[in-house]
Amino acid sequence: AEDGYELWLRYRPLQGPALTQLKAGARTIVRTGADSPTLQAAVAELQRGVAGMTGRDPALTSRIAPGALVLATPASAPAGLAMPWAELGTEGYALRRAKLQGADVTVIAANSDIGLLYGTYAWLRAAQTGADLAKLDQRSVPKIGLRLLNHWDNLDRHVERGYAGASIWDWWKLPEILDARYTDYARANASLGINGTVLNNVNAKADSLTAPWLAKAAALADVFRPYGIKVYLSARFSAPVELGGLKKSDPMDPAVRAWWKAKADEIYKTIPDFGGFLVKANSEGQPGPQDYGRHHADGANMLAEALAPHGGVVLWRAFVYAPEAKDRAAQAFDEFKPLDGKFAPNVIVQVKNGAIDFQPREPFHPLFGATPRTPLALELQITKEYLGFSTHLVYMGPLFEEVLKADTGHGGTVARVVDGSLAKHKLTAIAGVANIGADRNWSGSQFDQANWYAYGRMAWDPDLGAADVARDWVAQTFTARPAARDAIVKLMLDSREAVVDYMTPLGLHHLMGTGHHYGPAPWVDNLERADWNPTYFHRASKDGIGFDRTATGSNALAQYAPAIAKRWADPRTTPPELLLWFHHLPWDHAMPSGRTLWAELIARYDRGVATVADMRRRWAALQPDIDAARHAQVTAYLAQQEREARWWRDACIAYFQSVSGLPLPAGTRLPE
Ligand code: GCW
Repeated sequence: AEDGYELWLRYRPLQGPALTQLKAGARTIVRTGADSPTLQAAVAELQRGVAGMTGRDPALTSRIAPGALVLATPASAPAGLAMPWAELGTEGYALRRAKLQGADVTVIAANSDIGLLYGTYAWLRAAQTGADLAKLDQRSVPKIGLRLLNHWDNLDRHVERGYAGASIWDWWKLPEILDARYTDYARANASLGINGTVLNNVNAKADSLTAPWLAKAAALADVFRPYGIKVYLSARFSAPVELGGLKKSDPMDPAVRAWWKAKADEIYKTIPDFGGFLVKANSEGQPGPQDYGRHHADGANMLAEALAPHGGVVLWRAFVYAPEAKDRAAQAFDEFKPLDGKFAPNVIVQVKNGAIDFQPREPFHPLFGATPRTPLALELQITKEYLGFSTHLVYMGPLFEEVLKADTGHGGTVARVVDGSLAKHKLTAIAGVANIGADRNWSGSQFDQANWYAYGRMAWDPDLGAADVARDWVAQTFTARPAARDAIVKLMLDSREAVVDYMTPLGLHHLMGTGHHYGPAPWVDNLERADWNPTYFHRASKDGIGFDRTATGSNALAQYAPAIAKRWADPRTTPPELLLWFHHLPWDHAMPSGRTLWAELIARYDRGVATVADMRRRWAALQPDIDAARHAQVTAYLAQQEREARWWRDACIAYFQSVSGLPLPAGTRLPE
């Protein structure tokens, strides 16, 4: 039975004209260049894909003949092949039809073998999604340099915020025993263009930097290398003390600096193409430079200095907040904005999409665009810590698109900050907190695979639309038949706003059960840290609801560019979606819909539940189009999601009503 293991690389038999076309266009595979593991991976994938889709194995040859698939780099290109090589960069590719030696062929062209591998996956995607292969003409170059997954995997195989089983890294069996999954992981990531992976949790154990663990990481790096994927590690700032026996890890201490230099040298002996360090410092109890009165740049630059001779980078996270802060949302900007221009050239500051923490909706982080002299990486969370774990069907493409397309007010969108074009940075990066685990379907649910996919595709091209990405994913993963495909895409696109509605509508945030973050708990007000209480975030009382971040409140709004800050300072010009993020308003505040705020809140909660109920009905109607096992699994998950959407709605409304003391508006449907 279908279990989802193959992800979007299923290569099921095609039918009708698509089959005829593919057979005609992939009779043989022509590879003339010098052999390399990457080229072998490309050829193997083509053979696997074409055999799966046509039932026929294409022969590997060096002779051009009609219907050949030709893999070409400038060094290996057959005579007479004109290609825009200069435009393809080091990782880009072109797919195009050509006439070579009198034969009609398809060319996959790139300047490097890894470009050929990316082109191979793009061509297979075109075949799987029903593109017209006879007219193929595509060119694609990634806009962001480092396209990373961040695994929050612990060395005991527990995954922090992981909802897909244990870590896929089977540490006890490494380095000797290499699970076949590692290769499939690399294939899946390469098919999207992901080119780096941080193996361990940002809440890092120093052990990961010891020789035995480095050997395990090196074994994984060996598997990933042909697929263009570099290995990175999260580094614990206090490692010089914990591993090196030093008294402190002060970044200004020469002994500490020497320790990191020696450690970097040791790492590169083991993993010659090691990517670099990801660091969470002075955040949620992690050690960092501030422990010694130093600032983030001091810490980052020390590590950067150790990695620089080897070409490594430091990804230094900006996710910091302390209980003393007046507004948790404001702290990262306050700490990092003054450091703009102080970071070494091989440091990238990694910023979450929003200033709180991966909520169903947040305004973009005010650091984007505000630090022109510091390259910023965008950190997205693929694993759905605050969006119903892996049981709720939530397609995150629209969330990713929303933040990437957000206008920072500093002359461009978040995408233009992250791809380096706005401030002319060459070093660029994007990170997605992985939702991958040892579950048979990798991500804990069938539809969560789409979030991994969407992240990877948008990391390659941050201008892609969520709908287009979903269309490709559905065609590759479930069905390319247009009616069913489009129905599933529509369902996915509706799912994001649904979760916002039934969890945290109108700019509310962080109302989740504390600790685990699953299910509603807006009433919790007694945690050890005030800034962890849901009541801290919604501030509901008899007089109204919402967090005043304007000048009359925390003034975090002033961290945005003036035009944006001005627009969002007034509730009337703040989008309703962000209203209670920035404003504390009376329950009878008049909304654009004509309803009071109280009535609007209830209407949104109710709309969220109604959308999930509708998604369930629409999925049920798709039964004839989907294999039984996966259809049944999604059906069961949707039933749970609907029950929990009601739980969210009913619990939140009951709680807010206990605070507002207001009656439910006439016509309210709940509880059903
Ligand atoms: O979202 C919060 C999570 C923590 C996580 C932290 C972070 C890795 O609840 O589990 O720790 O963010 O991003 O560092």
